[in-house]
Amino acid sequence: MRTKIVAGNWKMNKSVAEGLELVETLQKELKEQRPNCRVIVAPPFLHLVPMVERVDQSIIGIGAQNCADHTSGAYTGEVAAPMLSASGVRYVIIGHSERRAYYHEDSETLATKVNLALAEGLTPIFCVGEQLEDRDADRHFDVVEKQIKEALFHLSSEDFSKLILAYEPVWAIGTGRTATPEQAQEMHARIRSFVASKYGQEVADNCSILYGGSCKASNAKELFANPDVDGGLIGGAALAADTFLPIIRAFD
Ligand code: 3PY
Repeated sequence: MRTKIVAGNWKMNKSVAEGLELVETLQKELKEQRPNCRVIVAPPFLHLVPMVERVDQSIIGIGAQNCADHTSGAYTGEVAAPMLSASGVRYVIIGHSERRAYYHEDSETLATKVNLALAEGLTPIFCVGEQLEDRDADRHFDVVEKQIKEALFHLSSEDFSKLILAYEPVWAIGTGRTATPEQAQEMHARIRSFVASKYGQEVADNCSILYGGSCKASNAKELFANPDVDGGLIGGAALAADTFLPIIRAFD
């Protein structure tokens, strides 16, 4: 059985105090009623150290939203994977479409980040997804397979098995538009069979593939009910307990 996961990507939102307040509320609720899935939050970098100190990561795993493509040195403004692991961070989102679009991260850079994260024992949550024009031109499968092949298929099957994948159609991010459960299932199944073609069925069957893109309480149950959708990477709805908890509880 694959691990079911609900991860919150807070993006560039919340002060440290606000972030700690939210994570403590989540922790209290999830301690009282254990969820049927792994819960992860990925706050801004500044939150990570105090959050790791206050959160029991057997209840909520803590992740970063990015890491540098170098391990140390003269890279002003960057945070390296070894710094994250030394601070007790367990996960790192790599390849989010906002990083690809606004910070021009290409597959080569992303492959380097994945390697550095894995070398530090961090679990990458690797994001893929097509633009609207790709879907309209019926090349969405090709785009997503290319993203996976270029950034991940150099990995050994042992390393690939450590990853979490997230399918986030770019046209569904921050737009209020969501892929239909059928569209999500179709793409997730396609990703799984693409992974199987390289690493074999067992690795593919064990790989958690999350859906992201305007996933919310009202559609989470329907999305997660699909056999190849193993949970969600949640944006805006992860920013408050009353909108994030019902998504986590969609697995109950
Ligand atoms: C969204 O749902 O908006 C996301 O980008 C989650 O990563």
